[in-house]
Amino acid sequence: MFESKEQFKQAFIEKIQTLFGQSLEESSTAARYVALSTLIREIISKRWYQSNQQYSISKEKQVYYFSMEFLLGRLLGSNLFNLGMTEVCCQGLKELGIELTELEAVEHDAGLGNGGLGRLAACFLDSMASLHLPGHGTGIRFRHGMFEQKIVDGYQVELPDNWLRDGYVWETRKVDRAVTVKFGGNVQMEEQGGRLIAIHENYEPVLAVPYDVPIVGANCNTVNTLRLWSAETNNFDFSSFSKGDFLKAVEEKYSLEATSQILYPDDNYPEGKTLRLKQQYFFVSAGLQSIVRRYKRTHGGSPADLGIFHKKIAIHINDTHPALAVPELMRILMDEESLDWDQAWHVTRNTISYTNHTILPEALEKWPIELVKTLLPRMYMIINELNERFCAALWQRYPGDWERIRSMALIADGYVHMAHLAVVGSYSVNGVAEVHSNILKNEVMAPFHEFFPYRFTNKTNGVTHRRWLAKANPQLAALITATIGPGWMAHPDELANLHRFAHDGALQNEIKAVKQANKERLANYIQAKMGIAIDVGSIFDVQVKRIHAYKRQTLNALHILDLYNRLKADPGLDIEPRTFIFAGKSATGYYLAKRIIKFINTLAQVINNDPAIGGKIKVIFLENYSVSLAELIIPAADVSEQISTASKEASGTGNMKLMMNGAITIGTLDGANIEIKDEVGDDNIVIFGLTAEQVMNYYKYGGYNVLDVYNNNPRLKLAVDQLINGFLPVSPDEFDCIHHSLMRTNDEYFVLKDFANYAVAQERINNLYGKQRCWQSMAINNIAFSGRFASDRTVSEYAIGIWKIKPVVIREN
Ligand code: B1H
Repeated sequence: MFESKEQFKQAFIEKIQTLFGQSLEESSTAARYVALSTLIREIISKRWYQSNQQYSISKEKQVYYFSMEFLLGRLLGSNLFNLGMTEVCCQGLKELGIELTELEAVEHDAGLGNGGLGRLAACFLDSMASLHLPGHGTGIRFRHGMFEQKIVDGYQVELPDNWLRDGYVWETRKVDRAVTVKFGGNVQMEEQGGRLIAIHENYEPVLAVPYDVPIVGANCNTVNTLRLWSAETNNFDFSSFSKGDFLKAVEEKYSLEATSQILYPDDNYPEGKTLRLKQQYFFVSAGLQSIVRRYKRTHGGSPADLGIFHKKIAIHINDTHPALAVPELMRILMDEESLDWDQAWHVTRNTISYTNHTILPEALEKWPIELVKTLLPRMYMIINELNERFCAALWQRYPGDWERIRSMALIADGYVHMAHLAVVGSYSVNGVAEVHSNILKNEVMAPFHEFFPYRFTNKTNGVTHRRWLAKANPQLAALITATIGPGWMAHPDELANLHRFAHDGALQNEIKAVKQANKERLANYIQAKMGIAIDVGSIFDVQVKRIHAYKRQTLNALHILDLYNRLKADPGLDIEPRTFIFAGKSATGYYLAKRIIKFINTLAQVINNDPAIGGKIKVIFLENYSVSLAELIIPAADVSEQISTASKEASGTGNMKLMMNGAITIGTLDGANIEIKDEVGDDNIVIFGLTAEQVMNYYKYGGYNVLDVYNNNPRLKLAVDQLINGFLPVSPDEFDCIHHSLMRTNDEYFVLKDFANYAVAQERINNLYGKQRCWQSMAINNIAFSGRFASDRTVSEYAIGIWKIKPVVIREN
């Protein structure tokens, strides 16, 4: 650590010299970024070593968070922050004529995730380390993360993400820790010494090489590990090579390495592709092999030692994507460690816990039997045995109830049902917000809840207030500290002390000034990127998230169109000027979502260029939404759009980040919005629309009468008609699919049904914003009551309630 700015400056300059053989003056911004990061990494490495040592010596229980996705974003800023070094570096660099933020901008986002699920995993890593918890991540080192989105002529265009292009300073390749993962082939059971042994032959081996990323805790010495697995082949197929078939050798190499090449960009819509199943088994098998190996080093490797594995290791699976951990842990314990079935099952069932993140039917993973059988023959055998035993237990409890047994089986209707596997193979199942957990218990997984009543709990999501408040919005953080002291950083609950100042005029003015500065920063970005000038005095109304029918960007857009119609009809309409800001990616093959992007961009083109409305409203679609862009947009938001169809958004986490930055939510009673409302109270949030119960009731009885709603609301009718009547400057069938989804398929997501209430809610937002004193007090209350949504709270609930792990305080050495 640096005692002073001077010491830091000297070390930094030396680092540039030793790494690049250049003087400070000669060095590029990119080189300076690498030098600074390398310097920081060296500090981290010492603590990393200490942490690993002390974890081994203390023999305390460790938790491993298995996730297909870790949406880390950039690490330089958050590492500096957690090390408490931001100030010394920022000031030191300034004296050298360098802006820290410019160096930070050099880093490529690690975009190894789609959206909420992947970002949640990243927030949890930050919280585990900051709470001194021995908790680590296990995932895939995708060569290409989430694609880069360009908007061309209003359409989404996807470019490959190449985040590793310039190297990645935060990772360490650990080739000596590589393991082999076996695909395909055939498995024979043979008797050896009175035991049945599985012999796996003719398989295709893939070498899994770990790349470790340090996860730095805030204000402590803890550095945990995120281990990302990469598929590699060290050996060319020399047999074909020597026969002169060079191409075949290269082909095979690439086909094996393909496993970790690409992240599937499908939020809430898992692709049933062979390669995806391969990815899942690849990192689950590699991760478990390496955990068992470390366990044996620390705790001994006899079957008796492995029989108490679950006392020292907890494995958490982030949705069902890593659910093969259940049969794979069984395999390792039986085939490699000689435990019998019952012992292995006891250990497995007490090691694994599972979080469900979605109830969208299309997002519940299932794999065709044939695919599992051919790609993962040993996994199939074990799942099959698990299924038979589970179905037998069901038969005992519900004799003759075939329908129930079929609906709960691990294997049914030609598929392996991953959620069933995950529930049966774990000791804990949780949802991510109260309403979501209740829907799981009472609807989607009701029969499982009846059979395993104690297995189900709720753990409401959270976000790390260090990245999303302190680092993304340093001016607000400073203002909070000046008002209530610095305690909230370590104990975000203390943010509640701000509540007393909600009506303090001086604080209100300062809060407003900070928001204004953040809005100017965003406006400058928009001006530079898009050449559009926006009114920084207008309401910044933000909907930033994946584009998905259930998230209802269409509802927002239709309301904007309605507002535009009203302004055209009455240019004197007295409304607060508003800038509607959208950002988000669509899955590549999601036709409707892509047209929604085009619809928003078409609105932007029409509205932003119409002088008749006097610039009162503008529409902006910012391309390439990412963690870094979120850090720019969220601190600048006045209004947070959280308008999913009730029951559909398991939790949402953007809603939390936005309230933490003083934005007012306009939202449905869905996911964590309900708990946000409970925290801030009805006066500090604007709620509208159907409840989850109402929505589910409509589904039960075949929906609602769309035509009635459409015909009885002339404003809505006009906006819906404008999708297809030539009003918009696009080919007449451009938005047929949107129109169709509303009018022809019974409006599955209740856009029209909720429209009138949404419009009223928007008017309320407008009127509240007009009363600035009131608005600022609402903003302060939102910040004050966001403490519950810090992931430190969530992670402690997991640690105490599920994982049963204790903090291990890492001493400095
Ligand atoms: C969430 C996903 C998801 N739920 C499949 N499920 C994926 C499903 O690539 N796939 O196949 C990727 C992602 N993501 C989100 O999780 C929920 O929609 C949010 O409501 C929730 O806040 C978030 C974190 O719990």
